[in-house]
Amino acid sequence: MFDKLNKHYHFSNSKKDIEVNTVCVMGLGYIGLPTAAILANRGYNVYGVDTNESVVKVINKGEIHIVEPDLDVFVRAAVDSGRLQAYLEPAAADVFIISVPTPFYKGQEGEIPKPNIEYVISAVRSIAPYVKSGNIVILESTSPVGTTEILTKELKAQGVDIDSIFVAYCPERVLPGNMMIELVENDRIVGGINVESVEKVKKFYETFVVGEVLTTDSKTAEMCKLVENSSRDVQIAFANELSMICDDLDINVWELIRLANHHPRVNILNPGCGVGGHCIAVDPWFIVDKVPARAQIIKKARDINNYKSEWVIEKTKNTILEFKIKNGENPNVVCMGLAFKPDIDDLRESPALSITKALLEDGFVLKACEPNIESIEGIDLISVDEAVEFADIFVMLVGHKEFRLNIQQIHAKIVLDFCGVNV
Ligand code: SAJ
Repeated sequence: MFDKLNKHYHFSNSKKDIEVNTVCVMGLGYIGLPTAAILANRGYNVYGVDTNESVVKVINKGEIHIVEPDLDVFVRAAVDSGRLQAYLEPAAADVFIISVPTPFYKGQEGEIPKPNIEYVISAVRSIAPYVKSGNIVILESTSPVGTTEILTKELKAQGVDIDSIFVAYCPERVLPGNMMIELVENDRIVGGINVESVEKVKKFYETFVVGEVLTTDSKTAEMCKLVENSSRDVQIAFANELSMICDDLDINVWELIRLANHHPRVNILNPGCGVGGHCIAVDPWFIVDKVPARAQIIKKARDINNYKSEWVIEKTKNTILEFKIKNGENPNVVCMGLAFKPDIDDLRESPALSITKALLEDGFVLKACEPNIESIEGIDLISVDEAVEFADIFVMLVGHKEFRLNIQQIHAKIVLDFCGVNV
């Protein structure tokens, strides 16, 4: 992939065509760091900025602080070539990319979570003294509709001559686990504050993206990002609702979905133990918060996907209690998988982790098996082989590939398969 970037991909513009040499990337997390590394490998001088001192140190050693296939190769090459350096504070550049987190305030039970754009605003304030005529400012962070306008007003308030710069929103759309490929190959949406910004920023992306760069205004681009993830959330909610209906009706949901998907225009996704990660489980709230009376399906989907985890907890508890009544002793229970989705080590907003913790907090004795993680405080982790030996009840929470290898052995036990790993 690393060689492929410069040798095999055909980029429609080169760095020389757009008079950009230096890019300042604000926020070196899951999106900022891969983007900074790709840009450096495409020949830009990249000034990476993060407020976390240890992140800055790690990157300047040519190492990485997040797990993502091939990212280490890109960062190592970028740092060794001298084209990527990390700092705590921004500096002058031709392009500023803001890729800081936009978390949300969860609020009280029943309240609609509220997006928090404080990090975006503070990044804008910190670059403002360095932004000069002809510069490009791009927001990549997932943001509520209207944030690019707020950013532009903030730059103005900080004394930047807005009419002399180019501002656009360009959301990231990469799938964790496949980022280094998707960053280059995915189509991108550029939403500018005016026509000049759109054209300028499109050209910049065309120097390192081979996917199509589509253009629009900033509000549509912001909404597009939120809608993509909400669409997936709604579709997963449909699958999760089906799984609970099928349980009531004693129908195998996996067989049902497989059969229904033979219809040429039906494509039902997979039920699971809930929706995790910090994108799909979060972004729909940005729409619900903005237009609560209208966003009914979007909110319902969030509620169903959250409820699915509670349903999994109840099902598991009931199975444990039934085992105890039948056998007169507590079963050995193993929760299989803790990450937020298969074959990664990412625990952010992971339903599998919350379910396991909830069972432990309710006094159920259990172990967990997570092949992608060495240790987690408060949870007794065992290997797949140990789990096969130990368990009376398998609670299959995440469909890691390691779990598919043991179907024969697993069939000898009680299997609560909430993620379809055994189908
Ligand atoms: N999930 C299911 N059933 C499915 C598919 C997923 O339960 O059929 C669950 C997963 O187990 C996981 C959650 O949904 O808990 C989200 O996983 P995912 O693989 O669908 O998505 P993410 O969060 O890793 O990445 C998403 C992607 N968005 C879309 O596919 C529309 C990615 O392209 C975005 O860039 C990313 O969010 C982001 O950063 O916004």
